[in-house]
Amino acid sequence: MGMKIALAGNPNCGKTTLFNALTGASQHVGNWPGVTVEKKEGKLRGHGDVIIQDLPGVYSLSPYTLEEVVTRDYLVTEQPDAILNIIDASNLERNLYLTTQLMELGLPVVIALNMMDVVRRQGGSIQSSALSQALGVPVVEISALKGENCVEAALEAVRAAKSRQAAKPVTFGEDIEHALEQIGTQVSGHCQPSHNRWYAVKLFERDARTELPLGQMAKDTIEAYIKTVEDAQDDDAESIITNARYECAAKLAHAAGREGKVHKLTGS
Ligand code: BGO
Repeated sequence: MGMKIALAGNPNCGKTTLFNALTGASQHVGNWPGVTVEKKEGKLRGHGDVIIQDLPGVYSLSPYTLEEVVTRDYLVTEQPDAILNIIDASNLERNLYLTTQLMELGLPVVIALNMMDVVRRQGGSIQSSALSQALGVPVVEISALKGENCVEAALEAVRAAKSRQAAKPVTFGEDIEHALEQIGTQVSGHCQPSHNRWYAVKLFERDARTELPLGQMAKDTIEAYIKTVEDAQDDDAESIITNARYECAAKLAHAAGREGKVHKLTGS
């Protein structure tokens, strides 16, 4: 049976290089409907029943840029069988910010830690099994440029897709989690169960593009839960989530043994 693996990552993480390594000549290039953002898909080398869907590179799934809207809409509405999240390992913490969002989509996630050749050349290393444990998803070290482990990473995503095991979302502070749980209760029945967390977070952020057919009472209840956290933290809900994600990315990078500033050599 055919399946679709979506490639998601930050701009410049090596997504194009990986996509080419995975699909070779079997690429189909077009545009996403209604926008002039390039849409590329191709068959996984040696596995003609697996489609690799390239997505625009994004730092976040906040819908502020066209690329973010395209990537987010695809992941939420089209629902690939798994997400292969490609990360620039030499910029681990920054790249993990997007990962915290991808984990909320109710889909299987596999991480391809790219640019491992750069990390090693700089004398560094990443405890990828610790990162895998902290995230609860498989992590595969690759070098897209050298073609190392690329197909293996894709096959790990195929395995994850077959298991149908959705990634477990990262957790934030207790007060946020409490509000999200309550909002999730209001949302339940208005979206598919696997999207409950995604919509709870979006509603907490007062994301203008998120619409669910909720009654006024549910809306008021949700607003009250948001206000409680905003008052306690003396900040607006959107910033509260952004900061919680940064904190989470820092913790994950720490778990992977990448503390402090990681310098990336330019032009290498
Ligand atoms: C240039 N290792 C190393 N060392 N480099 C990699 C790897 C890897 O595993 N993977 C990708 N790159 P894209 P997006 C470049 O183009 O695939 C490099 O945006 C250069 N170009 O070769 O385009 C890759 O699709 C001149 O580098 O990323 C590319 O995600 C000097 O990372 C860059 C140095 O990869 C981005 C690099 C004219």
